[in-house]
Amino acid sequence: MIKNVYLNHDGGVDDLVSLFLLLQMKNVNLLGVGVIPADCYLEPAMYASRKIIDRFGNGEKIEVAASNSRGKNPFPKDWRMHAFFVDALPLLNESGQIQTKESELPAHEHLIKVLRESDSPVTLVFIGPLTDLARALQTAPEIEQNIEKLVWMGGTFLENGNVEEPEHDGTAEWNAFWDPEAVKVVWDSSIPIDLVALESTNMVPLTLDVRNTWASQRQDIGIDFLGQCYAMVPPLVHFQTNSTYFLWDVLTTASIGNSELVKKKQVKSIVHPSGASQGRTELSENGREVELVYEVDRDSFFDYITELAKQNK
Ligand code: AGV
Ligand code: CA
Repeated sequence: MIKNVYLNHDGGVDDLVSLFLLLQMKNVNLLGVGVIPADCYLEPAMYASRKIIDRFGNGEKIEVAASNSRGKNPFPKDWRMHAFFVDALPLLNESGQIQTKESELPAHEHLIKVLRESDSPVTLVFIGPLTDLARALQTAPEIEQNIEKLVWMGGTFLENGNVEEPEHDGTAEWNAFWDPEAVKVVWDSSIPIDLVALESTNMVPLTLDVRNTWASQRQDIGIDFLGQCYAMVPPLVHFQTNSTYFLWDVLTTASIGNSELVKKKQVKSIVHPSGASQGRTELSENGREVELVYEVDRDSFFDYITELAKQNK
């Protein structure tokens, strides 16, 4: 079955790789893309997205919309720089021009428009903060009816999240921390949610063996693109640091193309909208239901994305 998908991403290396992989999925029909300047700067992330669709989108006409949303807690600048590196890759700049159109609408309004125009329900893939979805729901609550489900990379129920910032207790995941109130708005809706939380993404760090596999197959242009992108970010070598890179968003995207890679269970959760634990998702009987993705078959996951990336299949 072919799924209608709308992607909202925030321009990190694994966000842009996710866009590339979605374009390769035969069982996905990508209806539109929104870009939010959370873990990126907006301009290079917009250009990179449009160039990826040009280069790898098989001629499909997909619009990219820029978000004008703002968060509460900014991402570190060093991480936000990554979009500049992807945008500058020679592989994406061969033609010297961009065909894929930028929408005239801001991302949250673009999302509303795409949902209104779709004649069947749409799967939302959010691999950054939820701000644009929260704003869309506040502006046009009726769009809920045309949302099949939300698949979100965010949150965790582990003791340790991945936020290491002053005035925070470290329990949150970054996409939730950037705009905790947006998480609350989405939690208060009745949209079914698949949560690709740190429980599962912690199982897919970027490691040297994966990089070497891609290097050995770089004669394929799609694999070369993966290798070039993941050359920009630090792998897990001796021990995990705050900058260690995981395939957070790529796991989220892969779970759409192939749901057998992951295991899910139903949990109930609340979110902390403010204070020292802001952005923390917590198990609670009084909370809303979510499907927690808590495990992934690591080897099958890497095999899947590597095969998917290949252009000369
Ligand atoms: O918390 C994970 C989210 C994902 O959507 N992002 C990166 C992924 O795109 C934020 C993030 C957490 N740790 C990071 C992040 C790191 N070490 N480098 C860059 N971004
Ligand atoms: Ca992201």
